[in-house]
Amino acid sequence: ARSRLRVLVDMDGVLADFEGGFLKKYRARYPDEPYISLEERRGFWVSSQYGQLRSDLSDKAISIWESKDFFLELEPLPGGVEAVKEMAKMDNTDVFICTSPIKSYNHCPYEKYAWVERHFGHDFLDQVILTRDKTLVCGDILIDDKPDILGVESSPSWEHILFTACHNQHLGESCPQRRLLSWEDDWRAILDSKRK
Ligand code: UMP
Repeated sequence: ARSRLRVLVDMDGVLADFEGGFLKKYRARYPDEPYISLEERRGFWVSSQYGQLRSDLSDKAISIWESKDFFLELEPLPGGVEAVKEMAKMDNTDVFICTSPIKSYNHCPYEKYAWVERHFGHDFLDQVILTRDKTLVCGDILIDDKPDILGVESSPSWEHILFTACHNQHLGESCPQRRLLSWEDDWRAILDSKRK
């Protein structure tokens, strides 16, 4: 029993435009290679879909987000930063940014902290959780665009709210989660539905 509402918010695809940033830099670096438009994106793993397009394109895709400044230069998704700042000011509400860094660690973890500092301010770094296993993090809600969030804990404490993204927008009945369609959607009502 906890009196405060604890909200976990994913970063890539929810606060930061990973897909848009990827496509822009992929096309700039590999202008003569085929690409997958955001309309055509299916499945969470960009590298898998590029690998299906042509086997060598998986490594080319990976080279983009392993590059310096990729995560730092991601644009904020519309309304996300404002929504999280508003949540953080709400009574009886704690909000954390819960994000999985890539295992190629020379730039990504640093740049994720730097991105949060740039868009939320230095004090908000207290709210950052970097983990490759979100099932271990306790919270009431996890707002995340990944349809299947799995880990060693088989019954996580949070309810997963699926944030709509280009890669998951066509999924139907296979996704039982409640959705947040964008930051223009009624995230306040979702938080209120979990308050005791
Ligand atoms: N990521 C990959 N491969 C992909 C797409 C994304 O490794 O094809 C990475 C980028 C982010 C992480 O660091 O996965 C996304 O994690 P979450 O959004 O689940 O936090």
